[in-house]
Amino acid sequence: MKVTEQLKQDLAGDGAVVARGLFGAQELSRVRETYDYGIAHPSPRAKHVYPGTPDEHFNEYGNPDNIEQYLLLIKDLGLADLAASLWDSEHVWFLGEELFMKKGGKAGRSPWHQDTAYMPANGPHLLNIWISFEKLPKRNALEFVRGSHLGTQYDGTSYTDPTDPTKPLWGAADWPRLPDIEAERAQHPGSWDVISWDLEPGDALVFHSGTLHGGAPVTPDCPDRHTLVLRFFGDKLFYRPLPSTKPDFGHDISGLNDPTLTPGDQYHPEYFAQLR
Ligand SMILES: O=C(O)CCC(=O)C(=O)O
Repeated sequence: MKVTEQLKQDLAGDGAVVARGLFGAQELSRVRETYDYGIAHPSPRAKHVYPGTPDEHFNEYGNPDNIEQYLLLIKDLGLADLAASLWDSEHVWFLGEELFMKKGGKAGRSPWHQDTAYMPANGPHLLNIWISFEKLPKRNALEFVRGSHLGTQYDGTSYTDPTDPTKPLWGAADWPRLPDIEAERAQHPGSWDVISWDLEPGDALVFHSGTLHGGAPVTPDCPDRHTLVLRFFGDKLFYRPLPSTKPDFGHDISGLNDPTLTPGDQYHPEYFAQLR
């Protein structure tokens, strides 16, 4: 894919772009092989989000046993160079993968959130490449609040109650509770500047991890979604500690702060693989 100045500007300003035809058929089947490997070899941490509800779906992230598979995929597809050229960063690190699987046409929207509420860093060089293997009309694709990576850092969602998508992760004073964007949109359709795209297999969404994102439900006419997310960061990522309260979350993320770092320090802990 040609990285144009316009694409870089859109990513930097809007916080999300669509990369049309990022993967040809062969490349996409290579991505699918790696996704399927991840599904077939889950870690003990893999979980079902919203278990026992119609919104239940599979989720797994940062499986250390499978990292070589992802690193090989990234190398084969040149994704570190892509990230570097989107930011003009000299160095690139792999932050980790995440797998989503929604099947059977029932699971609703993934709640609005910013990934930066779950990690102790922020800065311009941070992105997700969101790859789904199905054709997804806009209403089944991930949505973004334009430019929200440059605005307020909200608390995260706890992912423990599908009827309360803003249930606070940290409940700390530092970060405001997530707004109920869907309720506000239902009342006033234009109240949030939301961007999204119809997607064909081979397209990918590329977005700053701090952009408010959510949605991508499955429905009877678009019943299955298999998604691999690859996250990267570059030179301009800086330590920004998480709140010190106890998180309400399915995984223990309470130990992610690094007391040896000062807020604003460059953030590239050695346990993240450096790609270039
Ligand atoms: O695919 C989804 O349902 C959510 C994606 C997401 O939260 C992410 O890519 O960070």
